[in-house]
Amino acid sequence: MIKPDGVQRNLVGEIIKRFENKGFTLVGLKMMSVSRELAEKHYDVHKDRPFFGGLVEFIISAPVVATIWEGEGVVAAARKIIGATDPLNAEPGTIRGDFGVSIGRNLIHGSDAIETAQREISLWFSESESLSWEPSLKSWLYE
Ligand code: IDP
Ligand code: MG
Repeated sequence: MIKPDGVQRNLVGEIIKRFENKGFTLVGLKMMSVSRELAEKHYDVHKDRPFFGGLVEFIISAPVVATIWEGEGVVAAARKIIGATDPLNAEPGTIRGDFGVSIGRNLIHGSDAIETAQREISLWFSESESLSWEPSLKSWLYE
């Protein structure tokens, strides 16, 4: 999910391009305003952390772009492409390392495990909004 700062900083194309270029397949995409209920459910695991309130306010403050990506190892690879939570610790070449300076404005959320991804996809998307398709490049991406 490209957070409000990623959208406001005109990085939607740049961020999506990185996942496309890597070889992952975009199977869901929507721009949306996030309800407080969805933001709170999404970050439920952090509800007792001091930053929770500010994080929820931030996520609902302006539109986000939610995406679903498909491919072998995509969840773990996406976390690498995204980089460390604190952009100042994120390696150059990662999204947060290249574009961010502050942990509360780190541009993008990525699911941290397959089970989390399943939960988050069902939270953010209806079934008809997820469109699995066969990339014609597949045999050039996988042996
Ligand atoms: P992640 O996004 O890399 O998975 P999490 O630890 O799951 O990082 O935290 C969720 C989000 O909460 C982070 O992306 C960041 O925006 C915010 N966050 C985490 N720790 C802090 C903090 O110490 N201060 C402010 N915001 C934080
Ligand atoms: Mg997380």
